[in-house]
Amino acid sequence: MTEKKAIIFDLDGVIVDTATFHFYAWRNLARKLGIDFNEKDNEQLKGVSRVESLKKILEWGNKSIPDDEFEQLMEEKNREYLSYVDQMQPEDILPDVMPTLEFLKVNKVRMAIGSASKNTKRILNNVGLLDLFDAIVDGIKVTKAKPDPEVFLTGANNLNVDPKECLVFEDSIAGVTAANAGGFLSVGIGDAETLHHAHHCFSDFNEIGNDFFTKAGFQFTKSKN
Ligand code: B16
Ligand code: MG
Repeated sequence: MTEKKAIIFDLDGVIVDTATFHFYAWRNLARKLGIDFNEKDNEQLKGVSRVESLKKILEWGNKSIPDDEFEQLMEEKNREYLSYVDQMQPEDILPDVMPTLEFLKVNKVRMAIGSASKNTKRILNNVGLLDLFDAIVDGIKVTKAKPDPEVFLTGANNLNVDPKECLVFEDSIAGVTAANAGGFLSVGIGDAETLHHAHHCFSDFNEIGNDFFTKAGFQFTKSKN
């Protein structure tokens, strides 16, 4: 097995739970447009860029709109989304994420964020994690959205590792597909049935033991407290 040196984490749904905020903002926008939108529909937007998300919603509602209105709607959605994001605090980091990140940090594992979100830095800043990662690749830096592996390949490149030496943690179908396509070891966080294509799957960080990382190929010098 190849020795592992790095991990790329998706942000929304892995480090923080902003999926609910996306849901409220998209649902309110869809309502205004007279389009039905429920939590199951929202599942299909996870990991998908803002532009692609709005295209999908309009497609579901059989609506086509001029480009300037499209831009305006994206701005409107983002404004509402940010009103929730700006209330976030360090307490909003998902349970058991912090001890895992700290353990990996003391063991000198290189870590990056690989997110489709253009609001990545703002979210990380609000929860106090902006300085923890060695690289941040977000929706501003990449041109191809997940399931294209660009975001993770750029992350591996920034961390100076080969995809084979790197794990990707993801909560979305599109994100796991992207990680697999890039040649990474994919770790799904969430429902094992939904993320059946991930190499490993855990419902949350609490389920991940030290032994998982060593079995995956990391060599640690310091143990978990
Ligand atoms: P924004 P991730 C993704 O983040 C979300 O899962 C997805 O629902 C959202 O549409 C996308 O970011 C774009 O976000 O509107 O903030 O640019 O899961 O890749 O961290
Ligand atoms: Mg996600």
